Amino acid sequence: IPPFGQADLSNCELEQIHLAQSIQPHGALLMMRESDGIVVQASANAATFLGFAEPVLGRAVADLAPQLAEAIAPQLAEPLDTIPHAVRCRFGGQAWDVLLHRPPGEGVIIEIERAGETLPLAAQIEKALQAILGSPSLRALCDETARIYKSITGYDRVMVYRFDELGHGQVFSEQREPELEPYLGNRYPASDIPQIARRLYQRNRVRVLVDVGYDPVPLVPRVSPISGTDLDMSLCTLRSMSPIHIQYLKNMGVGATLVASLMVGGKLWGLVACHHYVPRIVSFEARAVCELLAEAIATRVAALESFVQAQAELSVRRLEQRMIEAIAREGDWRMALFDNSQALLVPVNATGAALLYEGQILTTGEVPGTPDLRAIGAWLDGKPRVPLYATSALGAEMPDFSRFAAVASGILATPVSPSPGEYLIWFRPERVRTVTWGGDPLKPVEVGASPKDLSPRRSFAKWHQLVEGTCDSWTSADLTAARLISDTVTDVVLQFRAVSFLIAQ
Ligand code: BLA
Repeated sequence: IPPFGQADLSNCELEQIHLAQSIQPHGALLMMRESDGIVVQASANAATFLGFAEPVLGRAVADLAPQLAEAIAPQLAEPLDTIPHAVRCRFGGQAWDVLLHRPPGEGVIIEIERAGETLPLAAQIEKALQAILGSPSLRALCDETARIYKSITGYDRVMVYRFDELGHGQVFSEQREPELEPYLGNRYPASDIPQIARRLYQRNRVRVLVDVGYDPVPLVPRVSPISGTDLDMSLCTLRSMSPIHIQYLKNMGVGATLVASLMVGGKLWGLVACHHYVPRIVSFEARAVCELLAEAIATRVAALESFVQAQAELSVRRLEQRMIEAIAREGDWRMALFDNSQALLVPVNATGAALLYEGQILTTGEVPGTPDLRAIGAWLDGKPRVPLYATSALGAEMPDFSRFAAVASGILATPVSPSPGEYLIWFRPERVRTVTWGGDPLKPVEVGASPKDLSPRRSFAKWHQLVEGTCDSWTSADLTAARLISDTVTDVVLQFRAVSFLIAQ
């Protein structure tokens, strides 16, 4: 496992970024032993940054700055292990923002920054919350989110970055200064943000990188004298960032970042990523507002997603109704599925569908040719029978089917009767065809081994390689809708066949 700062591109997903052993220089860190209030570990810049004449190690916080000790004392009774507490205080003729937390088995970590100016944020927060909670769609919500963050943070570019089921990301909304190249719609591979970082971002919801050109300030001593191990800096706001990620940002020309996590249903749904092209710091207060708004946005995402799900269920119910009416009217339920293609495709977010039934084939939207459809039916017959078969990479399951990857990289298939060869199948196209990219996606990109070569362009090339022959993943909402339609169709087929059987008797 590569220690912090020593990862390369072959093992960077294992880098122990929470054990950074260093901070960014826009603040200072003190670790205080609680039994006697003594500073036992500190960032090397502490005395200079805080204006103390003498070194801080081995001295009591109350001696160094009585006002600081006084300000933090009431906080120490709080459970500080999962959520840092903030206090403002003055000492040495200056106001400071102080953040406190206590990692398990350690002393109290005191992070100190120069106090930012107090902003008149209350009115802005209220307006932002109204816009967020009133957003009618995911699109409106994310566009609004980018606008709100741009106005609160003042960064040059704000992106709402959204993950798919496999962790690949897409720039879903964007606000930027007009002279900047747009990233909207761009896709990036999951490997750009290692799992370790994603887990960290579930706990630490807002991160700032103040200046990509900074010199990290080491902790002294290196190892925590309290636990005897490297200090877990997961919740430190001053945590030094991974040099690999910093190189990535430098290669993009970015000078500073602020990134907030969007957590939906306990999962990292996306990020609000703000980039500035010169160093930038925002006050602790503004960051706290960003964190609060991220919470509201995530809540709204969850509500909108369950609304979309409910809509899909409703349209499946309507479809069921129409099938019953179609039987009564025309004696054929299939018309209800295929006279209005949207009814069958929209709830599942598919681009095509086909019904293989009683030797006939009905289709809607973009589907493979008739012989290919029959081949898929025969191939499904050879697989274990399941209520709903799903793949996002049909060509990987059956290489011969790569021929028609362009229209059908992904399928959902459900048997509609106990007889072989009778299926309802949905199709999705290969996603590299549906992608936007600022440059030419077909132009080869040097995929080098050094962090120097990292760039969004290279990431995109990598994403392109990874997802060739695959479609956008079927979401659980898509699968649920397909299951509902499938249940309805099998029910109807069963009843219809029973009725025809009785009539034939
Ligand atoms: C972190 N990489 C990140 C983060 C983003 C990206 C958004 C989170 C940063 C944060 O929360 O502060 C990726 N940023 C992007 C992308 C765009 C962008 C794609 O602006 C496009 C516009 N990075 C790599 C590779 C590795 C890697 C190949 O590209 C190694 C496997 C590592 N990325 C990496 C690490 C972090 C990271 C280690 C954690 C940084 C940290 O928090 O210390």
